Amino acid sequence: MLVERDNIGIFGKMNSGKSSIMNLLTQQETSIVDSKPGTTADTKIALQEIHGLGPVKLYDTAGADENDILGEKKRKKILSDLKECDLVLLIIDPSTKDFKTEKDIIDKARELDKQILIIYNIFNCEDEDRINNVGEKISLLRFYKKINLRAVEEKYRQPLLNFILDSFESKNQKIELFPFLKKNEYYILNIPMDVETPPGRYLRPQAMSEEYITRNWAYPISYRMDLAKARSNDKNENEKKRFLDFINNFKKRPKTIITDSQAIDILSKWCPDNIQLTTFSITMINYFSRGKLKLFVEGIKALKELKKGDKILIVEACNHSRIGEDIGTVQIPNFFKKKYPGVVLEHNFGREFQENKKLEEYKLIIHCGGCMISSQTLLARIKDLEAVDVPFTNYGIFLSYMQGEDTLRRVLLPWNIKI
Ligand SMILES: Nc1nc2c(ncn2[C@@H]2O[C@H](COP(=O)(O)OP(=O)(O)OP(=O)(O)O)[C@@H](O)[C@H]2O)c(=O)[nH]1
Ligand code: SF4
Ligand SMILES: [Mg+2]
Repeated sequence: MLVERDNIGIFGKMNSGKSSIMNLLTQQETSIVDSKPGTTADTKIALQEIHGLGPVKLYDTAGADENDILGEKKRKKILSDLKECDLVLLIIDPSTKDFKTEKDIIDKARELDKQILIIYNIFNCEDEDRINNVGEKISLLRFYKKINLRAVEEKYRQPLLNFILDSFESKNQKIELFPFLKKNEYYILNIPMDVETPPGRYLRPQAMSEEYITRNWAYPISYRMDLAKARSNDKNENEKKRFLDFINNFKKRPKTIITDSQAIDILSKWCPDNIQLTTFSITMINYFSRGKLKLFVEGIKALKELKKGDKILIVEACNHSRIGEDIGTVQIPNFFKKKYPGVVLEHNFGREFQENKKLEEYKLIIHCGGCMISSQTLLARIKDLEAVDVPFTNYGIFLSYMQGEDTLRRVLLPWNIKI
């Protein structure tokens, strides 16, 4: 596999110790360190293989708080560096009084869904007492992990590396769409199109699944289930017969059915025991969270403790037009009305989640499959939620759980997750 360098940028005010951090990481005099503010006039780049981190490109940027015209040019450069970075190291000198620069950097980095880590550079002993005060002044700091160190002392190099290694998710972590896929086996994609499903193409989860299965030498077969018929009280059970005929026509048993979560109520009953069952939504959230499905499964437990008046946030990552039986706005709310009356539901669409200032108030977040946002964005959301200790789950997990714990257990089996 081609290994891409992770870009790590060092940002902060003039004289906060950015170049000292650069040199601490590279173990060389890569950047000039001086007590004169504005020593680093232009971004200094170092390409390095850092033990444990792998190949990285380090950016030592100019101080973002310079005021003159040149300062404006430097800020533009800093912003373009910020865009390139996978990880933003924000260096804060706790003795400073005005935190506008730091706030601006955090705002910009959040807007771009960057991973952010905070380094308090301790110049003298009183600084440690000042750190709480910084946290109060910059409320967004609550989302990020922090380390205190002295940038000019070599002994802080290993703690700094460990700190980065513990929290940073490299873009080189490869993740399989279906880790359980086996060559030469059949996989059924259940796609219950309705009249409003746009013609001419598959939706992203379906297209990604078909491509992945084919690429890995297995056989994807699509099936269109008529959900209205399947749910109707048709005494002759024609839709069920059609499905079972289809399944029983294979000489070799298909391995797994991957279904639209909307059809889980039917498939939890119809899918034969010797065929595995899971959903597109679960597949997507595992893929785009880089294998963090387990965290989303953990979150479902929050349903057990819901009380009247509790708030739940339903998050849909894209802004597509909402159609008749929409999962987020119709189906999930219907389950709440029935099973958890009095619980208050709110919605965030598209990028509204990033703007939501009250994440702490929710008892649970229910996120869609996330197939139209990048892993970087989804990971940024997970990091925020973990920092404020709000549990999160996903559409597919929720809809399966609504059919009972057995169904949830079943759709998680292919992923080797037990509840
Ligand atoms: N005592 C002490 N001095 C430090 C520490 N970190 C940096 N310094 C000093 O602070 C001054 C500025 O450090 P730099 O690393 O050049 O800071 P910078 O953020 O790169 O500054 P600019 O490039 O001007 O934006 C230098 O004189 C450093 O020796 C520290 O942890 N303790
Ligand atoms: S991003 Fe979410 S809402 Fe949009 S298509 Fe993908 S799973 Fe559905
Ligand atoms: Mg510098």
